[in-house]
Parts: sequence; C-alpha cells; structure tokens
Amino acid sequence: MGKTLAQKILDAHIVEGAPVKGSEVALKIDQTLTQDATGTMAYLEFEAMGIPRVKTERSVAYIDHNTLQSGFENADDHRFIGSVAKKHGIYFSRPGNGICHQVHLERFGIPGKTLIGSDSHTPTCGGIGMIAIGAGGLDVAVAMGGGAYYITYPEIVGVKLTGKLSPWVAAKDVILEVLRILSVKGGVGRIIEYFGEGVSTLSVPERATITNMGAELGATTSIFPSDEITRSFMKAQKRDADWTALSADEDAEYDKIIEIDLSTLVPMAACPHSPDNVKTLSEIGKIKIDQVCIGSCTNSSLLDMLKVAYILDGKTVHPDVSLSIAPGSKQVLNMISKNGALAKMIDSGARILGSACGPCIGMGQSPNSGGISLRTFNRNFEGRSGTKDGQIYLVSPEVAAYSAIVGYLADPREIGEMPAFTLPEVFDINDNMVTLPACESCADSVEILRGPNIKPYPETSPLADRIECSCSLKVGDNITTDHIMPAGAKILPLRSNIPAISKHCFTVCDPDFPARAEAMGQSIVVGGANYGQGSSREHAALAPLYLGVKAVITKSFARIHKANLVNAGILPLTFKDEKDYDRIYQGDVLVIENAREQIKAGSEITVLNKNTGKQFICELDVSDRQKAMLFAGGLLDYVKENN
Ligand code: MIC
Ligand code: SF4
Repeated sequence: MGKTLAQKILDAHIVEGAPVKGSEVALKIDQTLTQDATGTMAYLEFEAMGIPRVKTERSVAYIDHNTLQSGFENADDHRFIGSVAKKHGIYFSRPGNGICHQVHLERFGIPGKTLIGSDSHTPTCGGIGMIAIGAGGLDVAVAMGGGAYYITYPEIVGVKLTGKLSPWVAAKDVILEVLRILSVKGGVGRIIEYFGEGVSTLSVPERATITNMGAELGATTSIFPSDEITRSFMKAQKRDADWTALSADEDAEYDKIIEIDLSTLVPMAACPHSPDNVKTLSEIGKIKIDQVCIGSCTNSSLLDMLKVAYILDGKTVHPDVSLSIAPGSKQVLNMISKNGALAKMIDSGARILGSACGPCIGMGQSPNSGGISLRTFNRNFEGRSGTKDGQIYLVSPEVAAYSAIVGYLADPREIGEMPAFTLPEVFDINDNMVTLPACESCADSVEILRGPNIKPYPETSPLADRIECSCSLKVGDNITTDHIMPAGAKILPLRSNIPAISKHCFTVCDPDFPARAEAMGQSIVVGGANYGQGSSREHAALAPLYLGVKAVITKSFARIHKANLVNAGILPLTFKDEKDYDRIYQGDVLVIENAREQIKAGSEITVLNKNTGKQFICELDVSDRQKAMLFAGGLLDYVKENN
C-alpha cells in the first residue's frame, strides 16, 4: 500500500516507536521556531537543561507578538531572547521583521523537513510540504537540545481539491469550508493532507493560508505537496536549492476523504465566537460594520496585500469604519512600499500597522463596545480582541477590503472582473533583520540580559500518592486557552512572570478563580469537550500549576494543551461516562486514592466525589513516557532525572 505525503515525512523522521495509528512515536526535529510571547519561558527552560548550543539544523527566535511596548517588560523580554539566541546558536528575527510563520515560510522552511514551533500556527509551513507542528515551549526547548518530539501517530484525512476558485473567492474560503465540514474538534488526532488537481491552481501563500488555519480544526498539522508551484516560490525567494518534489503515492490510502470542488465555493465568514461557525455572506446578510483588520499569519502575504490594494485603489474607507492593515513581514511591507500598493492603502485611509501579530492577539485595535469587526485572522474567540462584547467575523482579505469601503459585510464578487494577481519572479530579499548567532568559540563571552520581570519556572513536585481537593471551577465545552490564560496588551507583558500572570487565569470565566484556587492550595478543574483548544501557550498549564491545580477532568482535550498539562505535571483525565460531568459541582471534594499505583496499573483512575459519596471512573490516556513525566512532576523534572 502506498503512503500519503505526511506518512512519508513522518516515517523518515521516526526515531522511536512504530507508525501505528494511535500509538506514540518520537520524531527527529530538523527545525524549531519560537515567538516572544512563548519564547522567554521556552528559553528559560532550555537554559535549565544546561545544553550549550542547539542541536537542530535551524532554530529561529522571532519577535512578533509583544511588540507594543507600554512598559519595560516586553522590551526586556526581547533583549533576553536576543541574548539567549546569540549565545546558544539560534537565529534571531528582530521586531519589525515580521510574523514568525510568514517569515519562516519565506526564508527558512524546507519541503520534507520537520519543524516544531511554540505557536499553534506553525503548520503554516505545511504550505510548502513540511511537517510543521505547534507545540508547548518546553517541547520546543527539548527539541532544540536535540531531543525528539512525541506525537500520537495520526490518522490522515485527505482533502481532494478539484476545480479552480472563482474570481474573488479566496483560499480563506477553502479553509472556512473545511472548518464548516469538520468543526473545531474534527482534526484532533489527524493530519489534513491536500491533494488532487485543484492543488496546482493554488499559489504557496494561498496554500499557507489553508494550512495555517488548519490549527483551528485541532489537527496535528496540515500539508500540501511540494510541486512546481512550490519550486517557483522557493526560486523567487532565492532558495531553489532547498526545494524537492514531494507528493503522496498514487495508491496512498487516506483514513477519510473530503472532496471540495473549488469552483463551487462562495465567500464565507466565521461568525462570532468560533472559527467553525461558518456561513455564506448571503446567509449572514448585509450587516453594518465598525471595524476591519487585515493581517495576521493567516492573511498577510504579498498576494493578499496586492488584492487589498487593488480593491482600495482610489476609494475611501467608509466614514463609520476603521480599517487597519498589518503586512506580514518586512519583505511584504518593503515590496508594497516600492510597487505603489502601500500608497493606495494609505490614500484610502487605512491605518498601517507594523509587521507583527498586533490586533490578532489583542495588541491594540480592540473594537468599540459591541462593535462588529471583520478580520482576516484565524480566531474569533469571545474577548480575544480585547473588547468583551466585540463581535468578530473571520473573512478573506477580499471580503474585508471591499466591506471596509462600503461599510457593511459585502460580497467582493460585486466588484466585477478580477485581474490576475501574480507573485513576482524574485522577492525583495534582505535578511538584515535576522541576527546570526555567535560562533561556538565566542559563545562564552555572550552575556544573557535578564529584566526584573523575568521570573523562574514555577515550582513542581513529584505526583502525590493521594490527591484530595475541591473542584475549584467547572466550565463547559470548547474552553479555549484564551479563556484559561487570556492574552491582550495588558496581560501579555506578564508572560515571563508566572506568579503575576496567574492572577488573570480563567478570569474570562470567573474573575474570582485565581484567589479561590490559591486559597484552596490544591484543586481540580472540571471541563467539557475539546478543553484547551486554540493556542500552544504553556501558560495555560503553568498558571494552573502555580495556583495548585493537580488535575483537570474533562470530556475531551485539545492536543497541544493536553501535552502542556502533562509537561507541567498536571493530570489530564477524561470522564469514562460523560454523564459524570453533570454529577460534579464546583466546591465538591474529589479524592484520588493510590494515584501512583492506579496510574501504574493502567489507564482507568477511580475518583471519589465526597459530596455525593459516589465513585466515578476517569481515563488517563497517556503513554508510559508521559506517566513517568507525571510521576516526576513534569517534563523538566523528567529530563533532569534522565540526564
Ligand atoms: C495565538 O494566536 O493565540 C498565539 C498568541 O499566537 C498563541 C501563542 C501564544 O499564546 O503566545 C498560539 O497560537 O499558540
Ligand atoms: Fe500571531 Fe495571530 Fe498568528 Fe497567533 S494567530 S501567531 S497571534 S498572527
């Protein structure tokens, strides 16, 4: 039987375990990336491992998230990351150089290689045929030190693309269609692999939009073949030497196949407050809008910017609308500044932002109260924009730009004929904002620059044999890491300071949670299905760890968050019978007797609810390696024990 492309790359990188669906395999990691909001912690963890120089083929540290500097904290973190990078052999992409995923695609990604990144949208590089996976910072630190990265060998879902997109229908509409079909939990335990004749109609930036937002499916990653289109993109980046042709075997067997005829798609939007709440524009109707934000790692490529500039050319942004545009990288911004596209945007009244995540992570541009904001981003979770009652719709750049002109959610097909938008033969290449690491023999003299806000990793302890504590919080389905550990301009500067950031843990759901959990000393959190969906931020595990959370019991977990809980030494348990979820109330006292023995014995853990006097069964679906980590108190302790 032939292999899918994902299987080929995975199998060539397996260093432990067998390629059997559902079982754990260890992968050799060729490249890593970090960004600043998760990077400080990842590099503190890397330092704690005592490894002098990274052992990967390429590791890059990006500064792109915390670029609003309204206090010393973010600037201190940038300096810290820059100095660690210099000392330990890591390339450093300075603030202003662009969003990690956009820049990595342009300048560093290589078809057929493996990449893990401390950011959930790392799969963007799947657009050029990489296995690119989002992970917690600690996993990235381990990979930088030459350690393997462990995943559950996934099912492969094939998305067969036929036909060609109609004018003004975009790659964003393709991934919105996949989200509509599969939902935000439909990708868990799976890799989404695109194939079929429709693939060759999509450029690399379009493919990258699709693989980027595959993160919203909960998928391990998404991947496109590496073909002639990939080759010309790499050639235009003067990196053709890195290109190889890669595709699935003719007789590859997928676990499931979804067929999408690109020519049947129409412009769509993901409505508040979930990326899978997808409707066509005609279903939603012509709603009046307050704000439009164009950018983010999903839609900030040169191609996107050229389309936006064409639509805005000679027009004025509607008087009731605020339009902001953040080109994804210095390369993109530089090119649109030279070819006149930027002038068209500025002329129309667009507010041009730096090449960074910006509004996507609540770093500015929060909408007005109850405001309706169209964004080309990938997430519209409640409150993520910084305005609690903001109504965020996720759309293509085409829909965003046209709507910004007319003042309501509008279909860009009304514009009429669409010119051909093509990528240049050669991109503007200038890597002067990437600082190279010091040479091996000079590394000793590099001083690490630490600011006062940078606090050490929280204290951990080996797993106790008896856990008796109260349920400090009960939440529902689809809780995101933005609920658990909110971001935004006010909280993000605390990413290097777990005691301080913990005071914001779960405050979106319950403002009293941090104080209550701290007062309890130890506690258990109860959640519904797909708990922890969204980002890779390990702070959503480290803050609960700091607040004394010993276990989280849910109906199901999102992949990265579950791994982060284990890495932090917190038990991720699921109800064997989901009805038991309804039988627990906040404040109930829960007891796990002989925890270590029960875990050693298998995957079923008996929990007693002292308030009802009833026992219920939970499952601990982790590998033996993860059990050893839980016993040790987390991954850092496990690594120390085993070195
Ligand atoms: C996000 O889009 O939520 C982030 C901010 O990029 C996160 C990482 C973080 O929280 O620092 C992600 O997607 O992993
Ligand atoms: Fe940055 Fe937004 Fe992309 Fe996260 S999703 S990496 S915050 S642009």
